[in-house]
Amino acid sequence: MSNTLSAPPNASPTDTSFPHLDLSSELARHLTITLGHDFTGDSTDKQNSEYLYQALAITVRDRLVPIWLETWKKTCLSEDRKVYYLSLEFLIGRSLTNAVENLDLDEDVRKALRAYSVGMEEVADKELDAGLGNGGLGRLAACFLDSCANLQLPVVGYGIRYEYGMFHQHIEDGRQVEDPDRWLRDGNPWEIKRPEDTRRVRFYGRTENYYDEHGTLRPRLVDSYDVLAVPFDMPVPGYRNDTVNTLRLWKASTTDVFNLSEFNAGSYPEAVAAKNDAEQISMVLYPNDASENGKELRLKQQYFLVSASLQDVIARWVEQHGEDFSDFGRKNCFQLNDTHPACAVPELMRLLMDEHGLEWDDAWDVVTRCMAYTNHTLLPEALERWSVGLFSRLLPRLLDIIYEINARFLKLVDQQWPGDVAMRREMSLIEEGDNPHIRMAYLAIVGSFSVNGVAGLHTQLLESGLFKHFNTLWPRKFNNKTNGVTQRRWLSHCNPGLRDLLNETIGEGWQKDLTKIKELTPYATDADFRKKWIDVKQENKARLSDLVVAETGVRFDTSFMFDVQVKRIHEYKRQLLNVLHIVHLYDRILRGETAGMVPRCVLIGGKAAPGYHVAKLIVKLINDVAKKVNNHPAANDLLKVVFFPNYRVSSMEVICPATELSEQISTAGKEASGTGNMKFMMNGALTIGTLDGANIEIRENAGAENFFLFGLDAAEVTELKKDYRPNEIIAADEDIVRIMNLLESGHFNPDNPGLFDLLTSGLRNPQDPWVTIADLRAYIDAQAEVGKAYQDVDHWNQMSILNTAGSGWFSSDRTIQQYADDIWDVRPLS
Ligand code: 26W
Repeated sequence: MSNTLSAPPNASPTDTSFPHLDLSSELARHLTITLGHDFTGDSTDKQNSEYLYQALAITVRDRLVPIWLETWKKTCLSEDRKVYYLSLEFLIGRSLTNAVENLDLDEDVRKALRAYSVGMEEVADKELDAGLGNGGLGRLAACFLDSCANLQLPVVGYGIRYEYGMFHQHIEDGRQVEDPDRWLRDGNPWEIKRPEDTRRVRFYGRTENYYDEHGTLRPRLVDSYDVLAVPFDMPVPGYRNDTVNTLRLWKASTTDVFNLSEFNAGSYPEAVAAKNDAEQISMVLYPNDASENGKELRLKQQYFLVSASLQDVIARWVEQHGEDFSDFGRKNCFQLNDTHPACAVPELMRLLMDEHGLEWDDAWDVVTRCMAYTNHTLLPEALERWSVGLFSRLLPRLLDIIYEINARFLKLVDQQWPGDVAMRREMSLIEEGDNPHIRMAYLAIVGSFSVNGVAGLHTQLLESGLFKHFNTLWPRKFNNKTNGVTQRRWLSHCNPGLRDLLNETIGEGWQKDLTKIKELTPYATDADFRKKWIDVKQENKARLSDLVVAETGVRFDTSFMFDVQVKRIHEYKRQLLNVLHIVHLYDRILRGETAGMVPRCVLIGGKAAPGYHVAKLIVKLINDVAKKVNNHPAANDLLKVVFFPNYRVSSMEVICPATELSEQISTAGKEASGTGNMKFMMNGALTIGTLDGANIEIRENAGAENFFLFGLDAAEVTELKKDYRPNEIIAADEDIVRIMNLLESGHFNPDNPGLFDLLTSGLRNPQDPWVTIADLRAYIDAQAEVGKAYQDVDHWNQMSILNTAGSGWFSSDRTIQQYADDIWDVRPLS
């Protein structure tokens, strides 16, 4: 918003100069006047609900805006510390219902919609997801913003306004096909463009030394190619607390006036085409989850976000404090969401030195007081490294600064480990070789005062493994912040039946403070309460069943157990292990060995990175196995399998309330935390899982007796890999032999022999990094335990209630309070 901090006279948003009519009249006015829609009165007209969505969104936004302006002004004027959450991804999903619920407008909206004979759900369903993220890291950023607003913390999110978000997935002949996500097609009623805060981001060029006005020789970037960053603000409403925080998303735009003057009249089309070049930067979200690919455009995106955001914060600082930066580090904090925005370290150095005249030591003092880094993955292939060659072309001045940071850092290493050349090489920010690379995680660690992991085990593994030398050097930098999710979206909104039951049983306090959910514990043994609990779950299962049949044509019987695995498709998450179990059940059905088998509906969903061949083959296998199982008459009463297409935030809102068994079966030590696991637990699902990520804490909080544990732990996986012999394990186990036979004989792919050989040979490979076969027996046995437990309805629902009752720790409100206290040192806006 404008840097002009004083409000115009008589226009304070809190006084009565912004009167609201009743919601029905405003909705009617926006429908006919703002949108020019002539309502036909025919409730079957599909156009009507589209228009109603647009009109309702504007109506609700009107109520947000005055509070939003007020919060922004308060934040800007506050002399207390502020936080900026820098992230390449914000997986927001839908905004309408969230705003309605947080503003407590539910009743009014339903009443207003009655005049048009449509329900709120039908209208809300018209909103396209804002899918500006891949998976866990992006959704976490969205949950965090929600919690910051709930806690009234002065936190601004900074990201990119991608024209195209996460691709849409559809399935053709069992295979994933990607379609572009045109989420802005019908406009975005939730954003407000703020051209007055446009920033200039400079790429390419070269460093030149010049004499400043004091006669000092200083470096600066010259001959750069410039791109404009135009901010679009999205509101982040707090829960019924007169707070609306801001998510500021940057769109790339050409510096047309500037560039056009360089062309003569004859090159006008070329000049206009240059616009395209600049706008490419914010065109599309990279769909890689956990593998970096070193593309130049991706580095441009990262620098674009970082430079625009830092300049934005500095401009507001200078407006209030002039060119005195001595307090800047104490009053501002930048949380780096993984290394994607790690250029913030050298870029803040550059801005402070080259544009605001600070000396190195003063600038470094500021930077290391205000940068904090969160790591989200241990997978080596996901650790970002940028080639020095690319960096020197695209960001030459930043590379100078990185070299200087490294030189000074290596002196420190030499003090700690005198003469240890190997240690210098290992810890250097530059990985040497024919094609040297910058290690972005090391850059982030050196430049930050805090480095955190996202679950207890993950942080331990960072400290003792990936970053162990850094932990020796600076043990106090490292800390854990176990992830959480917002119970407003992931319980209250998505599970209205359970919300009402909780409200009538323990009161409404849990929506603001999830520790209160513990009060549910005694009701686990209350038979009347359990009856209501079961009714809610059945209703949710019916809702999911309708969605599944609409999406896939397969009918889920709501008396079956609902067994669900939804997340990105990745080898380490081991969707294959799930498939092996499905094949085992199918094999038992074929052989008539079905005694004690509990009927199940298995749902698997998730997107594969478009370039990840093995993950796409796993999607194909799931679909081919599903087809075979669902068409076998003998399986009809016992097993249904679907691949749920285009899994996204709004589908999880239907899936997690209906789930009874949550599959969290990654190879121990590989899943940093997981957050889907928490959503399922909150909604009363039981978990079958390994000792990985936050599963460990979920089990502690639910009680070990209410969790189905199986498989090797992280230390055992490491030990096993020294001498792993999957073929011997297979040969020694008849069930596994039969599973492998079905897969390898082409039973599921008769028209396409050999199609899945890559997967089966991977399972048999002693080098299999995910040691899937090692955990298979334990998994099959644990699944049998699940089946047995499901048959004892009373006990199952007791366990289910105790999972929800134990989920208080997994609110992102708790996580954010810990960031605020231990890292950010910020308090609520008063
Ligand atoms: C550069 C390519 C790339 C893109 C995304 C590398 C790495 C990522 C992310 C780190 C992937 C991610 O989303 N990680 C997930 O973060 C969640 C939130 O902390 C955790 O719950 C998940 O366990 C972790 O996989």
